Amino acid sequence: MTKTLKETFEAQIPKLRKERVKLMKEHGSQVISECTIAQAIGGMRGVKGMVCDTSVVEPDKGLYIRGKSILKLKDKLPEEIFWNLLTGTFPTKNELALLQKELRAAGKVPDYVWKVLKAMPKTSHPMAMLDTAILAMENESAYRREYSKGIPKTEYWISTLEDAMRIMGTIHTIAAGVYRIKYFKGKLIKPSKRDMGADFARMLGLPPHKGQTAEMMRLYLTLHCDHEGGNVSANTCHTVGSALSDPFYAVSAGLNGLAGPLHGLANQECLNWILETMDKFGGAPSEKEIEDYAWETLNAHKVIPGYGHAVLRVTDPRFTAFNQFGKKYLKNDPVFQTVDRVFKVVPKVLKKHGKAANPWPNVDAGSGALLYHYGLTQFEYYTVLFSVSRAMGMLTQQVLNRALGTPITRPKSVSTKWLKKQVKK
Ligand code: HAX
Repeated sequence: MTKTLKETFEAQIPKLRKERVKLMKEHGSQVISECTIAQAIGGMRGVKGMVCDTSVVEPDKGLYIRGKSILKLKDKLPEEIFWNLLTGTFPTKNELALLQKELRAAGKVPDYVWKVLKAMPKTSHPMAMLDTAILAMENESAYRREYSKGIPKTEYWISTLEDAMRIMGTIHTIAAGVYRIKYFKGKLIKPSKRDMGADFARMLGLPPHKGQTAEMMRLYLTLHCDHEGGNVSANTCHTVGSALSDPFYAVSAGLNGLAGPLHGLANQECLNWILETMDKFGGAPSEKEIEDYAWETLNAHKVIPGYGHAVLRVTDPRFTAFNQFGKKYLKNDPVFQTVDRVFKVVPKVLKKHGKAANPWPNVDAGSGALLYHYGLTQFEYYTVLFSVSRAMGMLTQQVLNRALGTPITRPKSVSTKWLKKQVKK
């Protein structure tokens, strides 16, 4: 029988709730983590203090979505990944078609959103435009509407999922609109019945390159979908959502975090760095030239974007997936060749430099070369693409938390004075 995403998830809820109650009741006092002073000062790195079931990042293996390595899922459609993030299962062919139909039905972007975007200064960052558009759409929130009617807590997830579908149905259209408004690309292109990745590429107005642009976009949206719960954007979305703010507030807030250069904005910085090396050396630089430029960057006390990670300690499998795509289609592209060469050189330099705990490339090191090749040359826009995908993780995490009644986030902070007292003890 063909089921909707809502029906499939609804059937899972009783078991999930029971499991959580049992864990809390029988093992609630079990210690799973400790926190040192270095961790309290250092961004809580490694402190286990929240639950996220959509995905896990294994330091030595990379991203696992619902127990499966991202490399095994790279050929799935973003819509299938959205379903999988929420339910841990995959839709049948008919269920996928139904989900796509529902997303299209939720896909109308209100006119006031376009007016807001068009009124923004031409110098606004595309991430500020995307986040503003999502926040402006808060007016559409089913959750806010239902909550104000006084619905029971056990039903919060229903309207949260409705909002999630609304955001998922519109975010690629909004993002494409941001691109066309910001870069004077002419009229907005209306959505069609294509799958999300293909339609997004089309609405941006990119040349199709015999279907390769759509293939690249699907891959891009699938690979960036989620990265467990503690990263800045997921954690921010979680915290805002835990106050029962609706998904429009929470996702917009999370994406504001993604806009930071140490997080999602790194992909814009990465391509910039690659193009700077090419500029400096007049084309694809040699390995020696890259090595010299890497040292120049480090000696100027700057980071090499796209390298290092707070959790990962190996080459990010998402970088590997982009690299494989590049080797298949872009072998002769000098930007891709430079990215590939940087991959050979920079880990050795970072190891010698001795600071970065992880000298290997993360997801942002390679994606820009592909986007650039297929005509997306405005790298200031790249984090918007990342956001369209990452919204899937944020939204599904929020629906799960509503279904499970996860309480408001409130870690305890301590003062430096208190820390000093502890040390004396
Ligand atoms: N180049 C130069 N120095 C680096 C570095 C890099 N790529 N990565 C880490 N370091 C430095 C850190 O700046 C830090 O130096 P200080 O002690 O002087 O502050 C030191 O090495 C130890 O840092 P770490 O423990 O290895 O890394 P963190 O967990 O603190 O930070 C970052 C992880 C991803 C923020 C970091 O590696 C970095 O700044 N990388 C470059 C930016 C980047 O690629 N960000 C995207 C990450 C993926 C992501 O979230 N995408 O959205």
